[in-house]
Amino acid sequence: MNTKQVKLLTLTSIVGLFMWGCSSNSGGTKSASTGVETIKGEEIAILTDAPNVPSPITRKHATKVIVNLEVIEKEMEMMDGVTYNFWTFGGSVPGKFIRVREGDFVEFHLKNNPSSKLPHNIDLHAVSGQGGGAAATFTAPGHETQFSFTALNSGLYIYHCATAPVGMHIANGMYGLILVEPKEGLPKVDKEFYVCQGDFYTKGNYGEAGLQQFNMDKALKEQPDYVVFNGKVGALTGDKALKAKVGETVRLFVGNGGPNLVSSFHVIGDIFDNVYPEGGTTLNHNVQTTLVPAGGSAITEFKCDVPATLILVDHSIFRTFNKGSLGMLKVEGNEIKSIYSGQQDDRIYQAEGAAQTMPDEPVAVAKPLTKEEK
Ligand SMILES: [Cu+2]
Repeated sequence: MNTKQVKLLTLTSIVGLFMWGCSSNSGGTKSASTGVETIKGEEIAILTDAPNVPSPITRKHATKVIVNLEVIEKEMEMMDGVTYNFWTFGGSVPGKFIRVREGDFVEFHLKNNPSSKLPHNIDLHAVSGQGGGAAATFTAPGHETQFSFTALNSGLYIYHCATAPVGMHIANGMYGLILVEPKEGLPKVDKEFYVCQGDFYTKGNYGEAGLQQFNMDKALKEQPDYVVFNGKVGALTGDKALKAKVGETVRLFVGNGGPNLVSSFHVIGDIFDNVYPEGGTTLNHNVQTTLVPAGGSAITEFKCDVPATLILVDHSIFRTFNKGSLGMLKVEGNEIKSIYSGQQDDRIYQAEGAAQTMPDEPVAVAKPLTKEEK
């Protein structure tokens, strides 16, 4: 390459960078280098608390989405009679569900409530950039920070606080899900729910009443007292159980904030027709249990074939029956006996070859020998 060619290449690069800069500043004119879509219009994201999910996105173009998320530190119930000082994204655990479309230009505002004792930030796994946004959002109590990103990759992503000590911030409930819907959208289903697992470490053991403090020693040993869905033992049981009707298709957006445990997510009484493992694009079928990594996700879909109370569990089963990771989905409707009969009989079972008959006469019982007999 001669000097003239080098100069031309340099000039081309500078012009190219300038052009790219112009397109970025103009809010997303399509760039050949990044494939970013043209941004049309602007909207404020509607965020929801678990188990609710914002409505599917129907627009066919990328837009500017403004997300307002507030960190609130507050005492809430871990289970009935047990409270904990949770640190939250939006006032509940898990944090608000955020739904955007692939190609959207997201203007993110992180606010830290003035009543907070500590600074916080956010690392969204959907972000390509330093710390997933954490480097741009270190926010003191009573402050608001802002950064922007383009949702380049579709998928279901965890977001979490990344302020030191990171493990402690996550262990106090600072995580949630952001869905970047693919441009073509997700297939239509009847019901969508938001379920997010987390493990908690307290001074007192499981069920010990009163306000519980965080226990760093148990966290380091990865020995949680509580493993729960949606921030509380019983968040999805009783009158808070999820509901669906026979014949409906259900999609669960499943997240795992951790901070430590991997979830073996399973629904007792049904089979996942579809799973997007790890919240990605691959589609798997006919799955019984799907792994949800700490700091990861999965999307599961299934048809509710018959009436039943389906049980959502982490199939590392002591967590379910002894630490809280149990939820319910009540499916109501008419029975379909050809799919599931229910109990048809209950009779006495006698194993073959071991048939016993009741003796007609009393069985002689061996007695100790007398002195004479000896
Ligand atoms: Cu934090």
